[in-house]
Amino acid sequence: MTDLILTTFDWVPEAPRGYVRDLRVRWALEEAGLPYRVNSVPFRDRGSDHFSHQPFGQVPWLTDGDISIFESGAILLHLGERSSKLMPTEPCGRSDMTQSGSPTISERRLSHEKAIA
Ligand SMILES: N[C@@H](CCC(=O)N[C@@H](CS)C(=O)NCC(=O)O)C(=O)O
Repeated sequence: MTDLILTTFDWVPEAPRGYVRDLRVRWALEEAGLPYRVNSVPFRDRGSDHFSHQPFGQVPWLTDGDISIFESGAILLHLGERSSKLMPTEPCGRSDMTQSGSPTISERRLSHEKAIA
């Protein structure tokens, strides 16, 4: 049984389709080979449970057992602690990972993600 549940919207308007930030989390989960499942929440009708996981009413968020974490950059760092494929244990590799993840965390994501797509 998997502990990791990634939550995203059940639907998004056409313009952001393919750019929703659950993509970066899915990518990391796949790279790491961590088992997970995807849960969806309504885009149009965001309930109090949604806001209890993501206070801005956005996606994604990840639950890992009792932990619920939002902000895609924070989720990636969390997953890095679960997999040395994502976050090497030795200092050089860790700083490389932190450095290449910084554009994502600092929200320069669309140009960065388009450039490597
Ligand atoms: N900084 C947040 C941004 C989250 C975000 O902007 N999510 C978008 C989808 S990519 C969203 O939920 N948009 C719907 C809205 O803001 O109403 C993160 O990286 O997780």
